[in-house]
Amino acid sequence: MTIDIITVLPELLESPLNHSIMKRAQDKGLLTVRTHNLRQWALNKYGQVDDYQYGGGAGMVMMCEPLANAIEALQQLTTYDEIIYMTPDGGQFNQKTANKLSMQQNLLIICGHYKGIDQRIRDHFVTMEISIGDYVLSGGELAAAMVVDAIGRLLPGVLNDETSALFDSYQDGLLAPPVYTRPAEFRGWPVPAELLTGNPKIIDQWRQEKSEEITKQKRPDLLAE
Ligand code: 6GU
Repeated sequence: MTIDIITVLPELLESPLNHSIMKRAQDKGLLTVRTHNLRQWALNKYGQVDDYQYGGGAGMVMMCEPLANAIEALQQLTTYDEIIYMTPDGGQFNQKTANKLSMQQNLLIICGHYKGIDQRIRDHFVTMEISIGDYVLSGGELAAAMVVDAIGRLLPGVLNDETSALFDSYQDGLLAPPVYTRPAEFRGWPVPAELLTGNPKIIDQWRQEKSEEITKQKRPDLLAE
């Protein structure tokens, strides 16, 4: 899968996407993430990509022309399955969306800044708008990094058995059960006896029960769905 990202702050995306599992996905050739600095398509030598908003009001708006030129330049090289705009007024990102997007070939993500991007880009280029939650970030980059991480780890071959996504929270509509490692007793706090039986049936059943119990306790809304 290839993910192109248009941003005015490529530096913000570098660290989160170049370590750990995202690094491994890219090293293995399973995921290609390319960041593109919007200023390459700036209108003038000052690197201008934003302007005051019509109608007045505080905050700059990212202009049509640099964005349209950037998108079209990238479209010359790649056909995108989705052109995604990261915005707090987009649809709420969740595991279902991550699963769906992980099955695509090529994605283009646009990171907004300031007051956002000119509505005409949203109307005429963007095919999907994603928010990561009901709060406002200063730009779309950190949100984009989260989305790329959530998608990237689902690509076949990225995770091994130990890290398999099958047992993640949300993957079966439930939160994940608690996990323990050695020692079997720490400061008098024991590991649940079921996990020490070595009996897969007992262990699976315990995990399933815990998942249901924890989901009921912490996220009853998930059970209602
Ligand atoms: Cl995608 N962008 C920004 N700027 N803020 C957000 C967001 C995205 N999702 C939640 N808050």
